[in-house]
Amino acid sequence: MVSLTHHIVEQRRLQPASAEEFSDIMNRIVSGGKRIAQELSEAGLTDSLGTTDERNVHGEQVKRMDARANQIFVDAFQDGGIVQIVVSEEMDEPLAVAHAEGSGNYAVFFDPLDGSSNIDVNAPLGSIFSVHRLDPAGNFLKPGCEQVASGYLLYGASTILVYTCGRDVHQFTLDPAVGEFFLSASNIQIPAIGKIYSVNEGNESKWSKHLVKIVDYFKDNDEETGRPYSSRYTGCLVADVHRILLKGGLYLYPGEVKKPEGKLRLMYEAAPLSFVVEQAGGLGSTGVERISTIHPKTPHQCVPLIIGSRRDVEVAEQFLR
Ligand code: AHM
Ligand code: MG
Repeated sequence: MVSLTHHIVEQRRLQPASAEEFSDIMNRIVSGGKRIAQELSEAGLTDSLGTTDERNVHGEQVKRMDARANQIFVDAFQDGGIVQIVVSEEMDEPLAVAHAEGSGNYAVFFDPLDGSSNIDVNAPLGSIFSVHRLDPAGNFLKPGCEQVASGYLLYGASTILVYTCGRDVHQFTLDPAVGEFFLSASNIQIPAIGKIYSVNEGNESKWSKHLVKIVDYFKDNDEETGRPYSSRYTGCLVADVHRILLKGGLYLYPGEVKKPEGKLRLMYEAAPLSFVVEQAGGLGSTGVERISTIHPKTPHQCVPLIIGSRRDVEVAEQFLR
């Protein structure tokens, strides 16, 4: 059994230039993830369910566990070290965590608890992370293709961590008895074409006619191309994209006619998941451009997202050209 700790050390060998830095950041993310997994497992017993009185920068009601998960990740980076800036879905402004101004070369972006509507009903949840190296001017808003590492934790029947540092994609499963993640799938490759589509179809009346046609296409009957696809949607992006990563198909959170930018956030949802899926051979797209080449303008900007098997995403894109 290969532990994540051992694997991170191995990655140092592959990326000697940033060896120490890479393992320091990953270890902090892993310890935060373990803590969140533990607290989620007993949230019903510790008065941790339900909502706070706060709304986040996107106008969404903040759940107690959203706030707690955010605090856990902030604490993991609070002593500065090599990370200068932490950006989170649950914080309006980027947080400077470095002790001395200008120290720290990295920015870490988080969605601390993805799929918040699942918290109170014991359905799957996730945490998403993205690591960027600051450029010489201290700019931390960089396109997804420049991520140093990205990945997610999925708190489901078991807790898993999936990550890439720009080469392969690996999955680790938490052994709660030992408190350590162990390698459970290495060099994951997404099927080039799948059998599942994942979208909130309750929003159909808000979509453009092109979008309706995309979803209709995957529901149509056609033996040659393996349609109709099955529909799966958990309300947790991490869980739905993880299924697509392993089984193939596509996940869509499209823009709406009155909200063309959609709901999902570029820096801590769309870009890190696209980085993972693309290292596994898939695609992440807005429908008209690659997620990984978008130059971000603000930390919290939203983008439409179509992500998954290469062929399936390309078919969807054809409807939007
Ligand atoms: P969150 O990070 O606040 O939970 O929002 C993101 C979530 C995704 O996990 C999920 O795919 C999507 O929003 C669900 O939204 P909807 O309820 O509109 O389908
Ligand atoms: Mg989210």
